[in-house]
Amino acid sequence: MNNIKQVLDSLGIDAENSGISTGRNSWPGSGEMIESYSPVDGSMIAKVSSADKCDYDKVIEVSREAFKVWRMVPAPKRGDIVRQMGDQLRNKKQALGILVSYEMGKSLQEGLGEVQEMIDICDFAVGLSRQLYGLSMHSERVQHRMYEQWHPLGIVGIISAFNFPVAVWSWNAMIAWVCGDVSVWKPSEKTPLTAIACQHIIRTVLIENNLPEGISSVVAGGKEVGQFLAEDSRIALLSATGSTRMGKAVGESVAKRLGKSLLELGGNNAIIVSNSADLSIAIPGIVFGAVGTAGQRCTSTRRVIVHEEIYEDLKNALVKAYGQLKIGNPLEDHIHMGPLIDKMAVENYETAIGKIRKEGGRFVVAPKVLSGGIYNSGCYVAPCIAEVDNNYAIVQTETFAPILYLIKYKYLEEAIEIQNAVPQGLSSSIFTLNIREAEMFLSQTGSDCGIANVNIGTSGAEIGGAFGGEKETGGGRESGSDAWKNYMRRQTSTINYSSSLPLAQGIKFEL
Ligand code: UN1
Repeated sequence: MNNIKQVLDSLGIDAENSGISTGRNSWPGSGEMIESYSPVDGSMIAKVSSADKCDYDKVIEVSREAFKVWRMVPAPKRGDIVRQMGDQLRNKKQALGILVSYEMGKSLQEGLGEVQEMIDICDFAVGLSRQLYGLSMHSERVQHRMYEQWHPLGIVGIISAFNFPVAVWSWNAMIAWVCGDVSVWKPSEKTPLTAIACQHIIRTVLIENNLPEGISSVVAGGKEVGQFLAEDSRIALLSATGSTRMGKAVGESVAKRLGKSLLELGGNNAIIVSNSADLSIAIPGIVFGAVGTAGQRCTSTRRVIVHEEIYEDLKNALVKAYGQLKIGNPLEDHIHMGPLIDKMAVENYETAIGKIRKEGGRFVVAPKVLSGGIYNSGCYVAPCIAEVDNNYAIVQTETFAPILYLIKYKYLEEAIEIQNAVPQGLSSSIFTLNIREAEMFLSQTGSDCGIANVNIGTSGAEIGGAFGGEKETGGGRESGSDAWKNYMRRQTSTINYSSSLPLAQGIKFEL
């Protein structure tokens, strides 16, 4: 199935007529047209219309009605619907994986991996649908019972980024749905087609089960649609993934109305390589972390902090490994890295390169914008490595490109300090066979990130854990563990089954 037209057909995409969808109903929005270009070959795949305020309000009204029905469906039954969605995703894995790869530019392996991540979260959510546990507490009063329970929140808004155009939405949507919420998704304007494809898959399940429209909605659009969601008090939770700049704007608007937001923003992820590391696993771990998704994961490895004794060896090994990387059409086998998302991303890569040079960085694997032949779309770059100081302004910022920084250290305490000395706090790891070093890295004086790994790279987290990070990464946690609690409201209830009314704290109040 390599013909893209065939892929679009098999996913039921009618891009010209979509953009806005409440599940059963889809319509062209009255906002601007978004053109979806493939960075792979530069061709325009389709046009998708975006929502104006009127389209948006219509979607929210339908969502509110759907919530009234959906919250009454028992959670395990909601889980069964999500199970069916997972089955549909299994059926469409190949086609959706190809579309992710073609529209976004990541390798087909990673495109398929992304769809697998969606299937995995469906499975997780199905189990969760029978485990939305509350606690019971012992009351201080006689014949009183105290407990907490979890209720659905309402409408969950989801703003997703181009780099994981479908998986991150599914982490939010699948969990929100088993929790009894309905969702409104604003996909990245750079990857609207994959969103339409997902919506089509979900829609078939909702129709088969005779469920109301509005459980799953899509509103295509740019910043202004994000702002509609952020300012709208009908949105009970707004989960947003993207840059720190976007997160600050969204977080501020949501906070102004004292709403709930869940932010998953930029990372500046480092791998510490100790002198006791097994380099045979450290090297592929670093290279995959740095060039996977062309360095456009929020978990991409950006910095490698290397013990001075092995610094030269590791550097040479990385230079050799980079020499073997194949860059090209991500849909072809054996390609390690595809293009960046668009030409603007290439400009950002070039700007960052200029800043690295200006601040004194030395390239050991040279940067290059690739052109001509298979690189005609203008979106391909060579992954590069530079020796830098951690305090360069450019090293302190997240550049969404395959640029890897090498930094030397002598003592582990120093390495941890360097690793933590950035504004972001998403993912981190250490390669070491020394248990003291590993435990120190994981201790309260170790990594300050939301994710801290040992002998594994910074990217490629499994869905079972809570995903997210500290500091400018935004503090939110999505996906596994107890992240579901973000999607529900907690209610504490105290029940008196005695015939008197004792007050808490022993207060006397007599009439
Ligand atoms: C992201 O880049 O926003 O851990 C998400 C990973 C993937 C998810 C990344 N499972 O790299």
